[in-house]
Order: sequence, then C-alpha cells, then structure tokens
Amino acid sequence: MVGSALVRRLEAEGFTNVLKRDRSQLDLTDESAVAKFFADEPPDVVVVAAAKVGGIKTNNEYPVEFLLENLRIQNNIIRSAFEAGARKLLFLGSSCIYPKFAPQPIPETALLTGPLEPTNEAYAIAKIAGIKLCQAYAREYGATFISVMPTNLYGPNDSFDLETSHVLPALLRKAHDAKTRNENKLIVWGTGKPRREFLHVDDLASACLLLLEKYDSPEIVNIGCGEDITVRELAELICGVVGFNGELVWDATKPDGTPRKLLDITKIRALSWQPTIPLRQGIAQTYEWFLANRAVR
Ligand code: GFB
Repeated sequence: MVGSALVRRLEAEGFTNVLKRDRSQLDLTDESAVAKFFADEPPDVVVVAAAKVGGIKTNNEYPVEFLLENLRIQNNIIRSAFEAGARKLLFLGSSCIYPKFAPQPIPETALLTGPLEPTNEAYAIAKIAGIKLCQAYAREYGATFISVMPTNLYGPNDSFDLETSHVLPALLRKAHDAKTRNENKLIVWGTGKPRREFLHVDDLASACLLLLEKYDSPEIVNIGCGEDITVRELAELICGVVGFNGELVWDATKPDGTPRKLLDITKIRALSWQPTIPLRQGIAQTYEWFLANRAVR
C-alpha cells in the first residue's frame, strides 16, 4: 500500500527513474539477493516501505514472524543501500514504537520512555531496531538515513483480509459483506473505546517526498492527521459510507490494544506539510477502490 502510493506520487511528479521490484522479482529477506540488486543498480535515494504488517490479531499471534521478517528486510535494505553508496534513505517506522501509555498527542521524544503495547511488541521492537540502525549509520558513517513514524494508514492496495488486516479495511469489508448478504448484524472486535488516528496513504506519500527533499536529520518525525476517533465512531462512519444500516455487535473476546495513539505532528507541520484528505472522503475513495478491485460480487 505504501510503496504503490509513493510510486504513484513520484510518477505524478514526473520521475521516470523509479526502481521497483515486487515480491516475485526480489525476496527482501534474502541477504545476498538484496545485496546483488543494490550492487547491480545502485540507487540515489532509497525508501524502506516494505515490511510484514498487519492488524492487532496477527501481530499478537505471530510475534516470531513479525520480528524475524521485519529485521531481515530492513537490515538487508539499509545495509545494502549504504554499501551501494545511496545518498539518502528514508525508513518507515510506525506509531506503535511508542510506549503504551505515552503522553497524548505523542511527541517524538516519547520513544523508549516506557513499556510497549504487548499485542504489537514484536513489530514495534523490529521497527525501533530499524530506527536505531539508521541513526547508527548517520552517527558512525555520516549517512543521511532518516526515519518517519506514520500513524495508522489506509487507502488503495490495503489488505482487506478479515483475520490479518487493520481495523479500517476490515470494517469496510465486513460492512460491505453484511449489506450485500442482507444481514442485520456486524461484528466489531473489542469494546469500541480505543481511539485511533487514520491517515490516507496518499497524504503519507506527500509527507515522505517533502522529507526526502527538505529533511536530513536522523531524529525521527511523526506523520499523522492530528485528530483521532474511537473505534465505535469509525465503525459508524464506515457503515454510513457503505450504506449498512444494521446493528453493531461487540466481540469482547478480541483485544482492544493500546487505548490511544494520537501523534504530535508539530514537527512535520513546521515544514509546511498538512494532510489534505478528510477521513470520510478517504474512506469513500477507499471503498470505491475496494469495489473495483477486491469485492466479490
Ligand atoms: O487496526 P488494528 O488491528 O490495530 O485495531 P492497532 C485497532 C482497533 O480496532 C483495536 C479494533 O482496538 C481492535 O480491537 N477492531 C474492531 C478491529 N474490529 C476490528 C476488526 O474487524 N479488525 C481489526 N483488525 N481490528 C496495529 C498494530 O495496532 O497498528 C500494528 O498491531 C501497526 O503493529 C498498526 O502498528 C498501525 O491500531 O491496535
């Protein structure tokens, strides 16, 4: 989702020299394959958008895979980028790197000030290792390797798998399925009380391009929209967009996760960036994409 949004944005800006490989062409967990790719076609700028990602359930159930795959992917890319002489690298982290009970909105300085949320600790630890590796290359070798921390993202090319996806695409699909099957109930995980901040992936892409042009510090930068809503409010918003009028049923056997993770975006705003896609509009656009590309009719 993030990689394709970046490519869309770069191509819209007129770049014709974007090097991309999909999973079938290059296995990023394969150290020698990644080293060969970078040696054969040394890039000027590198964005580490690839990662094993997923929602609360799969993060919680597969900590080994989230740790190992993410460490392998990011270590291989960051190291090979440096060896190949890349001028700049941007590493994508996540808002889950911050402590479970961080002050809200969460400033970048909250990193490593308290215990993590257990449901995504493995993923968070891998992402923190990625940030630290970029900062280590900057300190030890003077590399311009920067890191950004996006809030919960959504948009075209997201995963809509009901078991492994994040809340927004999962609820879009559940509401769509319930509507098309004429069901009157929609099951939502947890209590509906946790608060989450959602950013359209095209807004993330514009922030990344700006930082690639204007920001060289190894200090991390948050990227969010500055507002959060409860999971219940999100579910109601999605039902409105999809046109599902049934009842929400809460499944308390599923975890809530962290109570709140609203990012402090003072730093990126100071660089004259701001999000442009309001949540309702972004959900409507993502639903259209889902209907055209993923929905089973
Ligand atoms: O988006 P989500 O899976 O992950 O869940 P996190 C957010 C909230 O939505 C939780 C609730 O309180 C879920 O219980 N929820 C309600 C649902 N219904 C559903 C549903 O059908 N599917 C899903 N997935 N959730 C993730 C981390 O945390 O955030 C990742 O696990 C990553 O590591 C990502 O950092 C940004 O927001 O809790």
